[in-house]
Amino acid sequence: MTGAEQVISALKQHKITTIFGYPGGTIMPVYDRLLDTDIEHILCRHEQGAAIAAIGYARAAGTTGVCMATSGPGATNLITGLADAMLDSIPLVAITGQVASPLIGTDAFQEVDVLGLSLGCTKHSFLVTDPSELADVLEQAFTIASSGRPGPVLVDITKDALLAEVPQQEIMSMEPVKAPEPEHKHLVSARQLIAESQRPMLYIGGGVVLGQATGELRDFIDATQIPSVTTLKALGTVPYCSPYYLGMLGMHGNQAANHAIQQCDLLVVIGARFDDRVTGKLAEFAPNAKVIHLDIDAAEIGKFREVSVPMRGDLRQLLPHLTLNNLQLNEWQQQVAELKQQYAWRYDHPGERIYAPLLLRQLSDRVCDKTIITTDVGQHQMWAAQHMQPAHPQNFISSSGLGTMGYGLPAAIGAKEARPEDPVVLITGDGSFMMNVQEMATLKRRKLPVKILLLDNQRLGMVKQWQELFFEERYSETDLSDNPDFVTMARAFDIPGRTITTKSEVPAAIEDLLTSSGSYLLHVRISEQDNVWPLVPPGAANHKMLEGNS
Ligand SMILES: Cc1ncc(C[n+]2csc(CCOP(=O)(O)OP(=O)(O)O)c2C)c(N)n1
Repeated sequence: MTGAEQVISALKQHKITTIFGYPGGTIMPVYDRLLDTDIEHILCRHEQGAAIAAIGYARAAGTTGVCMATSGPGATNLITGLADAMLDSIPLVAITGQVASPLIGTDAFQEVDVLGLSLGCTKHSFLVTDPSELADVLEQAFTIASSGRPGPVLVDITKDALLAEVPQQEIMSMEPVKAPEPEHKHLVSARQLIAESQRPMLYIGGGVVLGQATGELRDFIDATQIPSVTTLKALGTVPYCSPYYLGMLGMHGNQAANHAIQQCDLLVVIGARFDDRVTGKLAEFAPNAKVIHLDIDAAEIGKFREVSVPMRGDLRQLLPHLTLNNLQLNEWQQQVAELKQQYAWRYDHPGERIYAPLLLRQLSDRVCDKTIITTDVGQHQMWAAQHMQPAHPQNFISSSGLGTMGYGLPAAIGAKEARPEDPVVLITGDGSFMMNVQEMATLKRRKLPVKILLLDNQRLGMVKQWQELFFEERYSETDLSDNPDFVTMARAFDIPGRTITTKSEVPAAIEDLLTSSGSYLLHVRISEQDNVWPLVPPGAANHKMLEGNS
């Protein structure tokens, strides 16, 4: 068996059926062996697209994603994907070819120290020069990527190691590291704090999704009726019909969510990390609250905020331990319900032009519960987060930590490959779409019926909004009014589409988008003047949100 065959064997051992990649010199031995397997390789048109598609696959399916590239430029093109997976804690294994080991350090053709480059954006990185280590390293890579707090792992393999004969090796499955059991004294203290609290709030993060604890969370909320807010990554964990769920908190969160957090006396943090986009001015975040922090990653507990009770462990085990019935929270629940009503989103935007929040709400009401939404990055992303109501967290896939423009299309491809039966809708902006637009060729090749909603304000809208608000309306390099004709461009990839410009066209256009048989591009012209509200200005406390009228 060769090193390349060993790679294939490890993929099979881990029941990997689909991988995303792009071939080239040093990784050719693996591509050659791929021909003889039933592993589906999705050829993306850029390695960044491949890495992000693998992330979309992992997020939609709840498994580990795999991407592959050659050395040098192939490997460097993967780096943004690795960083994205790192900041969103997505299990990803990236396999790259490297120049032959005698050439390492010689500036050989397509040699780049990808291990060095990757160190800041992977959970772990390996360089394999000795083929006899390959089986063990790959086993470690899959275990590390998916265990504890998940993340990306790079395995860089020299070409000579891929070509070398290695004895058939029995691959020993590694036992994933077990999450610690909660300490009794912490359970007692946490239950006591919850029982005594007059104004508790749940601050729910992506750890719930990664820890596959959505069911336990929903049971906990049903039993306790504690009001809740979620981060961008946790949208869909709490059903939108829950009476005391206030939506997303933070910079572009719902005002009700931010105000309730500021007023609470106990914050139960569940798989969240006090991200700066969430907390605003940290010193003034939930200023009167004691904190119970539940997380699998010890490094997150107490990182930014002193905690009263640390609870490290598996959320599926922890949450049932904290479930209390008959909490007397009527007064607080009523306050929360009033906040929710006071700050409910309004869609009564005047005029005939298309108002993106209303359109997204109409779309959200029209799609079925299985629909997966992927987004790009910018104003449209925040509007999607505010106004779409995913039925499940694995149905809302957005680059949260890194904010990677160009994410939406490849993520949609990965999601559709993972769940071919479920509808996939991409919500993108005119800036972001162009960043991985080449992946329309992947849609075409794979005949994937991904529905593309392109909100075109002819601007890098989010940056323009900041220039307007914080740089005295000095608009530097945010004008995209020379965009291509998107519908014509899509047609070049066999993707039909149309443009709409007025509000009255929206319902029929949504219908066309969703009921078309294949991929479809709905190009929506919106005003460059519409901004995302509310907004917590940088450095301000969360209750000092700005509410503009666009
Ligand atoms: C790769 C990358 N480059 C730059 C940025 C900075 N950035 C954040 S939002 C944004 C504008 C996005 O424009 P568009 O996709 O048109 O979305 P809009 O904000 O107009 O909805 C930019 C440039 C980024 N997040 N990612």
